Amino acid sequence: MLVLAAADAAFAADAFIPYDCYTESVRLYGAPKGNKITDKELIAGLDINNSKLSAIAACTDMNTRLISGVTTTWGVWDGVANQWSDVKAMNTIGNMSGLQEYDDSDAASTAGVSLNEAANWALQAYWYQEASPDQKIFYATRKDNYEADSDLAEAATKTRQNAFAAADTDNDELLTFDEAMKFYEVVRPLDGKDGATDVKIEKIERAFKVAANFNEPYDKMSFADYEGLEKLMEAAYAEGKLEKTGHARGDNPGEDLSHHCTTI
Ligand SMILES: [Ca+2]
Ligand SMILES: [Ca+2]
Repeated sequence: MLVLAAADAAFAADAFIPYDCYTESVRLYGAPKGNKITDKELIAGLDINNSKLSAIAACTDMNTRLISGVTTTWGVWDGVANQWSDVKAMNTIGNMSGLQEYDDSDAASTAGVSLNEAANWALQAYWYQEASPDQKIFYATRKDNYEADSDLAEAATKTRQNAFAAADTDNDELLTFDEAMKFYEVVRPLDGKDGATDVKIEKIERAFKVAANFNEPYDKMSFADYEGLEKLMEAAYAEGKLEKTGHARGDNPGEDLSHHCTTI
């Protein structure tokens, strides 16, 4: 009884339950400690009346078959401009919160692209869709191969430029979404995205949204935008973004990582 009473007292003293967890903590429930931030603090900066749930992303560790992380993203929808603003990733559960601290600006700088808010937001959804150990190996191997053989790199660029030109029906050197569908159906398999679902419309749409938002006009993408996104992903993998995406086993983050991430 005494033990139970002590436990009850400890529980009562710790009755604060965070709305959700912004960064992972050894104590998912209970009073916040140290510098840990919970969404209770973030909610103060969230426009609760106008914010709507814009995306849910979840990652599964394919070794353990456990969901290793879930995050929800909220934003204010502008029906006139047709875009989200004030986007915030919240309700992060599990081991995905390293992503909250991951700054894509270094990778963007390496890739030579500028990330405005719309491109950055689109990139997060795209990242969850693409993040995989296979892609990490693909990008690293391809970079090495291209550096070792410039003829190979030039031929690969030419193949993709031809696919771009073939998809660019009105020859304005920019692809609308419909044109980009044709382009990505050809190049995604060439870029290691050769799974059964990799040319699904929603996956291509996420790639297009990032590339199109790099530069004006924001509803069209150029060939340079396509190359910029490929370089951005290559740089992000090289910098360790996959490891920040979460892990559920192994002593070293990412060592045994085999993730499948999905965005709704
Ligand atoms: Ca066009
Ligand atoms: Ca554009």
